[in-house]
Formats: sequence, C-alpha cells, structure tokens
Amino acid sequence: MTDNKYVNEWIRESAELTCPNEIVWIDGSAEQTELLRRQAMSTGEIFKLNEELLPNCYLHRTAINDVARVEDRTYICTTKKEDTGNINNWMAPDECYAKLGKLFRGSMKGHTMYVIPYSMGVVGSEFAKIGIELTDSIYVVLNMLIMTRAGKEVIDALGIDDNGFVKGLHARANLELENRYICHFPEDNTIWSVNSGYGGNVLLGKKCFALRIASYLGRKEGWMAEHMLILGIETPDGDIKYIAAAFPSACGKTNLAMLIPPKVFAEKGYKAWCVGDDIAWLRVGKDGRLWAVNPEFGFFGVAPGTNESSNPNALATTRRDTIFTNVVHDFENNTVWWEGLDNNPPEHAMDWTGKKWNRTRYNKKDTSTYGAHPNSRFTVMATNCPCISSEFNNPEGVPISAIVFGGRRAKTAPLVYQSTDWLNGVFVGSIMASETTAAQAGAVGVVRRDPMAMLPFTGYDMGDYFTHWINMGKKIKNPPKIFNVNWFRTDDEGNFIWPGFGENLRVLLWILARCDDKVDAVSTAIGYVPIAEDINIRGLDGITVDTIRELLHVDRDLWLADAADIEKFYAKIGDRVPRELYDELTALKSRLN
Ligand code: OXD
Ligand code: MN
Repeated sequence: MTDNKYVNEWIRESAELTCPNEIVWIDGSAEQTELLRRQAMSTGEIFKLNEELLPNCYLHRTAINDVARVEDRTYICTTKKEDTGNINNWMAPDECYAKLGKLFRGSMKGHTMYVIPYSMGVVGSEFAKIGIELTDSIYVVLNMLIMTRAGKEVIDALGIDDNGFVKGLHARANLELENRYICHFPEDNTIWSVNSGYGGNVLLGKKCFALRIASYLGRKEGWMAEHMLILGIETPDGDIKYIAAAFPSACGKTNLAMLIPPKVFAEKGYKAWCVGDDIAWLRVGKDGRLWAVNPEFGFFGVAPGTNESSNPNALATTRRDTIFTNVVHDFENNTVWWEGLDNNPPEHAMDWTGKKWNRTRYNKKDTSTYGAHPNSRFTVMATNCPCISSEFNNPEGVPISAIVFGGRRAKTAPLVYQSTDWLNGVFVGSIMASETTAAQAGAVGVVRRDPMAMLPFTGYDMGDYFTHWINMGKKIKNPPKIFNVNWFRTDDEGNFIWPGFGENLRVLLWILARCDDKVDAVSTAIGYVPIAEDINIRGLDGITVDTIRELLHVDRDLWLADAADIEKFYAKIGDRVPRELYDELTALKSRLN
C-alpha cells in the first residue's frame, strides 16, 4: 500500500517477530470494513444487534480478566529513569524490548496482522500526527476505524520518505494478566501492547499515543496534549466561546462535553456544542491565543449511568453505528442494556460475561449482581452526536477562552473559583484532586491527587510537565483564564447541593463573563470567587442566593489541611517540581494564615 521504506521495513521486522499467517492493510473502505465485521461475527468476536432498533450496532465481550486500563502494568521507557519520573512505571528500553519481544515472538501464528494507518487530527492538517497500529484483533480494527481517521488517505498523506509516524504494535497473545504490558518508548515514537484486548490498552491512538507519546512530543515541540474535553457555548447573539476542561474519572466529563442547556436558557437561544469529550491538543495560534483540536474521531464512553436525563445526547449518539463492549445483552429483543439506562432491565438477558442474567437479583450495592460491567463502553463516531460542533473537522481547531479544572470534593473546593493568573492557574491544575466515593473500592473520602487529570497519562516526569505548562504560559500572548469547578459539594447529610448536569451551564456562563471582563468577583485566599448574586439561578428549584453563598464558601481549616497534603504530593513527584509552584503553595498558606 505504500513505498515508504521506513513503514515497510518496520512491518517486515514486526512480522518476523510475531509470525502472522498474512498481513492485511486497512484501507478504510466500507467494503473492507463490512468484510471484517462478517469475519468477526463468524467467530463470535462480535454479535450483530437488532438492525431495526439499533442499526449497524454490535456487541463485544472482552475476556473476564481484561476489562479496564492496567496502570500498574503501563510503562514509560526512557533511557534515563529520571526522565520518566516517580509517578510513572519505568523500564529501560532495551530491557523492555527484550522482555516483551519474548511475549510477541510467534504470537500471531495462525492469525492475520492488520496494518491500520491512522491520523490523530484532520488528515493532512498541520495539527495532525500519523500513527500506524499493527494488531491481530479485528475488534481493534473496527474500533480504530471509529476512534480515528484511518485508511488509505492517511498512508498517502504520510508520503514515501517520512519516518515521523508513531509505531504501535499490539498482540492479544494469551490475554494473560501476569504478562500484560502497555509500554511506551517516547524516544522511539513506539508503543508495544501485549496480552490485552480492552480498549484503553489496545486502541493505541487514544491514551497511548494522543496523551502519553503526544505529551512527550508536545514538550519537545512546544505544544500540549491534555486530558480535556472541548465545549463550545453559544450565546443568543450567535457568538460561540470555547472551554477546555480536565476532570478525573467519575466527575461527569462526557456529560459536560454534551451538555444540554436548561430550558430557561435554551428558550433564550443558548446552545452548547461538543468538540471533544476526552483529549485536546493545544497550540499557540498566530493570533496569540491558545487553539485546541480534538485529535480523535469518536467517543469511547462509559455506558452505565448514561440515560435520557443524564446525557440524552450520548444516548442518541449510540442508537446507531455503535460497538458496545461488556454491556447486558437482551436476547429477546437483541438489544443492549446497562445499569442506569432505565428502570426496565430486560427479563431475558445475558450479563457482560455472556452468562444468563437474573435481573431480580440486582442489588445496587453489590457489583457481582450487575448485568453490565461498571466500565462497559460504547464506541461511536463523534459525528453521530446531535450536538457535535460544526468546528469538529476544522483543521485549525477552536480558540480557547477558558481552561477549567475540576474534581469531586465534598467540602473543600467551592462551586467555582478563578486563578489569579496563568502561573497560579498551573498551580490550581497541579493540585487537582478527587475524593473516593462508595462506588470505588477502599475507603470513602480519601483524597486522590490527579494533576490536570494527567496522572496516568503523562509520558514523562510530572515535575517537567508542570514546568512545560509554566513555559507555555510565557508563549501565549492572550492566554485563556484558568478556573476550578466542583459540582460535588455535599450538605451535612451527604446530599449533593448543586444539581449539576445541564445546570452547570450557569457556572460556565459566569466563567465566560469573567473571560470577557463583564463581571466582578471576590478575592479570597485561593483566588477569585463569584459574588453569589452573579450566578444565575432563575428557574432553578430549591436553590437560593444563600445556597450559592454556601457553595462558594472557602473553609480556611480545610484548605490548610489540603495545603499540607499538596506538599506531600509534590515531594512524591520529586525534585523536578518547579520552584514557582512551591512559591505558589507558600503564598497560599500565608494568605490562609
Ligand atoms: C477514559 C479514561 O477511558 O480516562 O477516557 O480512563
Ligand atoms: Mn479519559
């Protein structure tokens, strides 16, 4: 398919190692894709769902031991250990190639090796980067055809003498947990993934390339790869402003990315547009603003909890052309179901493992009675989404007015606050944290630090990553303003005070008003907090200005305790945490005192 000697040489080497029966190039054509689906159906790798109710939709089940990303088996392999840092797992490149080489050796015997040329970003655009994934899994091929722009036009765009593509090698091998490795060689533009078939470990364009390898490249080349959604807010006059936002998992990122304005705002003409739900690549534009593209082409979203009220846009998106992984199969109707979809679990159904499922045993507190795996997923093209932005395919991306960080904090963080400047904003991102909920194993209320939501996704030392953020600020003439939100403040009975979901628009509108210098704020020890009356609560049941005041309260003692925890966390990251951030911490403490 190509005369590029670097590509052909690398495929030859990889085939020599893995010994596939044949090598098939993925061209992206509808004919080839349909052929692959039929092949995967014939082996039970995917099941076709009800064509009338869920046109062009399929169900896949992973191995039972292979249902999520494996952070403890994910490695960054740089020559010097200190370049990987304390937060990532490290292996020396030679050692890792040798160790995984043994696992890859002969692993594709009797199988086909598929060659998937894909582009992260609009094919041929200045912002885009090309990868090639070699895999023995049709499921991976079908998902990559949704999650990325893939096929012949990509290999044509690479040309015949470009060596600057990311080389991804994936083999399912025996799906052994003890030999599962997801390894990144940022100095070689290479990713090796073996013994997994689960999305986040094997769709190499996503976390592996677009975050870990890309963050490394971004530092080298002067841009940023971030774990951020991109959302456009349109005001009644037709003006659209864009927000990039980072949240740890279980904070409603996909819901925010597909936000539906509350009725009182929709009636006036406010609209929200999704540019991306997971990853943003950010560059300084010629106009001195920060511009963002979503390098992906699809959504790989968590199914449980997605429903007509939590995220009607996501639900509508997945009513066609979707691959569902590890959800409930309603075999009477040949459709799918998951916990939180509705109150009608199917009577005749298989659980995510393919065993007969008894809905009457379902107990919310006992995950062993769940039908769908809590991390079950849908894979679907972003262009299926009713609120997809008209700028989604714009190769230049969109200009970012505000960067929003967030987390799940019961008491500490206010509903929203604004950093005082870029450096202080980097500090706010670096101290991002979420408290564990009853939904997670272990103790409830434990604070987990997750700077910029990048803890498992930064392809180099976290201290260097903070320095890169600080340096980027010096290059942006008109930088976005940086905010922190917390939708999860609770009252003394543990109930959420803020309604969340679409109502979060009310907070985003304050953020955008701040970006336009249209509204004043109160200066506090942690940054600027709204004047309570400036959060529009019209049409919001049960919320008064006093509630907003409570949501905005900054508790000095809680913040002093937090500051002590931040210091410990910085120490764990190591000695490359920039001095400027320690200065920010010291200044915060002195303001609190
Ligand atoms: C994801 C994640 O799957 O962040 O997007 O884990
Ligand atoms: Mn993510």
